[in-house]
Formats: sequence, structure tokens, C-alpha cells
Amino acid sequence: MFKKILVANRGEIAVRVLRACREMGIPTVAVYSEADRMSPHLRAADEAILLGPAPAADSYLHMDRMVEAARQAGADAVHPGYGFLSENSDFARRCEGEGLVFIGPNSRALELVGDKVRARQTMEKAGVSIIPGMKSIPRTMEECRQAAQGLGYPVIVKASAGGGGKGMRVVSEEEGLEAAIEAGRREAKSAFGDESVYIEKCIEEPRHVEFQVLADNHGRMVHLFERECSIQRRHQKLIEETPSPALDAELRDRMGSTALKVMAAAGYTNAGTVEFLLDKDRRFYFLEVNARLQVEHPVTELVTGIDLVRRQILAAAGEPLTLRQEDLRQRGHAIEGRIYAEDAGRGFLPSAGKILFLKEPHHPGVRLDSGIAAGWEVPVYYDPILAKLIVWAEDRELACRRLAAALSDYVILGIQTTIEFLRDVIGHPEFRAGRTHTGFLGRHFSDWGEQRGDETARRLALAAAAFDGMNPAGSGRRASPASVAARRPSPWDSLGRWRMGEPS
Ligand code: MV4
Repeated sequence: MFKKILVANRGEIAVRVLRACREMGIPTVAVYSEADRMSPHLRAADEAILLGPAPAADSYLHMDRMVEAARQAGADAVHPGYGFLSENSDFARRCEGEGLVFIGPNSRALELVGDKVRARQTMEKAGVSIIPGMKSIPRTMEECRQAAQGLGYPVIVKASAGGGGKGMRVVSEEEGLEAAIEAGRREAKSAFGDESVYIEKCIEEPRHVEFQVLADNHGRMVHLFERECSIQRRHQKLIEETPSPALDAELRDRMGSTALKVMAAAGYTNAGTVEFLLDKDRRFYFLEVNARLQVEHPVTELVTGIDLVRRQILAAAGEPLTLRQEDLRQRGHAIEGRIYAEDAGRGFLPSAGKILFLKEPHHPGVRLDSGIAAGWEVPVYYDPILAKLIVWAEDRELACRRLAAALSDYVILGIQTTIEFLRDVIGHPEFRAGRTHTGFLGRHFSDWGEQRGDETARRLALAAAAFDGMNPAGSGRRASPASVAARRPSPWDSLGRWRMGEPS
């Protein structure tokens, strides 16, 4: 087993990975930027090394500094988490060259799945159904016009180096095609340094269903079923669940087998996810491979009982996979809500600042993966995810209720978060009915902020009063949160009960 693991990340995912290492008895080293000197992830590690200034390019994305930190600490493996360097094949190769084990897929597989057009070619050859579209990068506009006409509008322009929706444009008629291709090229060039774009048939209002795969270095592979991730806003996921309300045993079986076929064709190792689009007629298409541990991995852990980070570490150390597909089961239902430092009532504007007060929910069947603490300042430099609230229950309805209850008992003062927005989504009748698709939030929640204008002002006033009342250095007017809550009902009732010494 590894002598020491460097966790090349920050926030909740660094905490998550560091905890898995601790359970396994593996010493750890955390890294941090100047903006993260006080960050909670440092306390989850045995030691910590400063990478550099706050901007990610000077710290969490800086390969030389990362490798140097590993050398300095005497680490022999690196866990990249998600984002930052996690899907960078140059970094994976660099680690391989420095005698550091990259806890993720091998660099060849990383490279293949990072190139969308190459991945499509590979998957088609392997007999996997891909979205109808171009099989190579077009050279002329005429080629694009022909292809789009053949596919039928609407079509979608995608960046070959892309992913996550960058450089992507929907085109509803020929008139807009040329402009969309030009715009897509420019965006792809600036985002990925590669202006290659291609055209696919647009699948309308699809569901996003992905399959978790685990593979060892010896050709063994299993899938750990699906996650439904259709509740997104501008390619930022907000809620994920498993099982998907859209699958039955037969479809799940076919999609799972296809996911394994995809990963085998890519020569994939370690943990990864195969994304599919599922259309209204239950046809599914390969979309892309996410070559990392994903943000939403905990829902899979809760229904399968498998610790994915532990399995990643074992696989990277060369251990053979001991799981057998026929032994794996989905038990009950899990849902995750993502807590971002964003003002959902104002177009999800980032909301950085100090966390003045924090009360976390402790319900049965609740897991909280968090990277924050009271008194800590949320930096403006990084992805705004603060924490993930994940619940498990016997069935979907109970899981929804449990998540709603836990969200009601989750209080973060000082910054705006997505907590209330999540509670409203969970409570929506269409969500409860399982009728989710990638257009769900746009259809049902695009005016949420306007309805909530007064509510936000009221909440700010309550937050200020509550904080002043409990701060010994406050104004001394003693507007205790309990009295505030007594005059004004929810959402502070939970906080009020807690302050009165009655755990909620
Ligand atoms: C699509 C699509 C419809 N048709 N491709 C968005 C991110 C990138 N991973 C691929 N995406 C899409 N590709 C075709 N041919 C719709 C989306 C899409 C989407 C996909 C997954 C999850 C959420 C989404 C939200 C909007 C659009």
C-alpha cells in the first residue's frame, strides 16, 4: 500500500478523500493556496504544504508546484479529486514519469475520452450507440450544411475538446448554422486551446443518466448502477439521485452492459462514469466519459454500500477488483443536494464572504460532505460548492421528505446559498412524480428569484438580528435568534429551537 497520499484538491472533496485515507491508515498531505490558509480541509490531513498564490493557475492547477509538494512530503501517490488537474492527461503522465501513482485512470484512457470525436469513433466501432452526427472534424461550411440537413434540425454544435457544455450551441434552422459554428470555434479556442467543433442531432429534453464504473489494472470491471442528474442549471448539477425514476430493470441492465463496453473499449482503469442521454422513447446514447471521481459519487455509495474512494486507492495500488457484478445490489434510494455559495434568487450570482454561523442537520440517513466551518471565509477564486447534503431512505418518496427535512434544519448565515432553492425543487410536484429532464429547472424554476425578492430581504434582516444576538461583541441589544424566530415563523424556527436548547 502507499506510504503517503497527496490530495491535490481543496474543499469538501479534499476532506472526503483525506477521510478515506485516514480510515485505511495511510498518511496524508494536503495542499493549499494563500486563500486557503484557514481552510477546513487542512485539518483533515496529517500535514499541509503551501502551493502558492490564490489563483488556481498559481496553486491547484500548477503541475510543477504540485509535483514538488509531493516530492517534498515524500508522497508516492496523488489523488486529484474532481476539477483542477483531475482529468489532465499531461498531469497523469507527469506523475507516472516522476514515480508518483496518479489515483485515477491511466493517461492513455484519459487522453482518449478527453477527445470527443475520437471517443465517438472508438465507441461506434465497439458497437455502442452514439448520438447521430459527424464522425470527424469538418473542414468546410458546406460539409456542415450538408451534415446538418441530413440529420434534420435542430442540431447541436459541440467542441471536440469540450465537455460540460462549453462551446456548445443549439441550432434550430439552417440560417443560424454558420454563426453558431463561428461562435463555437471561438469559445472552444479560448476554453480549450482547440477550435475543433462538429455537429450532432439535437436530442430534445433528454434525461441525463450516468453509470458508475470501477475497473482494476488487470482487466476486471463492474458497474455500480446509475445516477440520474437531470436537475441542472447551465450545466451545473444541483440534485442527483439513484436509482433513476426513468429506468426499469431491463433498461438498467442494457445501459449497464453498454457502460462496461464503453470502458473496455477505452482501456479504462480506476473509477469513472459513462454519461448517456436518454430520450422520451427510452432510447439511450453514449455522451461522454467522466474520467474522475464525481461530485455526486456519494449517492452511489449509499445505495451500493461501496466506498468508491477506497476502491480507487486499492485499484491504483494494483489490487485486483474483488467485487462481482452479480453480487452488487441497489438498496433503497439516495438523493444529493448541492449547497453552493450562490444567490439562487438573483440568477445564482456567486456569494463569497464569511460564514457567520453554521448549524448542520443530523438526521437518520443523512450524510453531509462539507468543506466549510463557522468563522471561515469562502474565497472568491474557486468553484462555489460548499457542501453536499445526501440522504438515504427506503424509497424515493421517503428520501425526498428526508432531504426536505434536513435542508430545513441546515442553517448557514453570512452568505447566500442554494439551500432554500433545493427545498423548493424537492417539494415540486413534477419532481415528486419523477418527471425530471434537463430542461426541468428552466421550465419550472426560471422565475424563482422574482417570487423570492421580499423573502431574501426578510432573511437578511433575520440573519443580521440573529447574529447580533448571539455575538458577545454584538450591539448588546440582545435580539436573540429565539425571540426573532418566535415573532417570525420559518425558516429560522429550527435555529430558534436549537438556541433554546431543544435539539430539532
Ligand atoms: C446534447 C444534448 C442534446 N443533444 N447533445 C450538455 C453538456 C455536454 N456534456 C453535452 N450536453 C448535451 N448534449 C445532443 N446531441 C443536450 C445536452 C444537454 C445536457 C446534457 C446533459 C446534462 C444536462 C444537459 C443540459 C442541457 C443540454
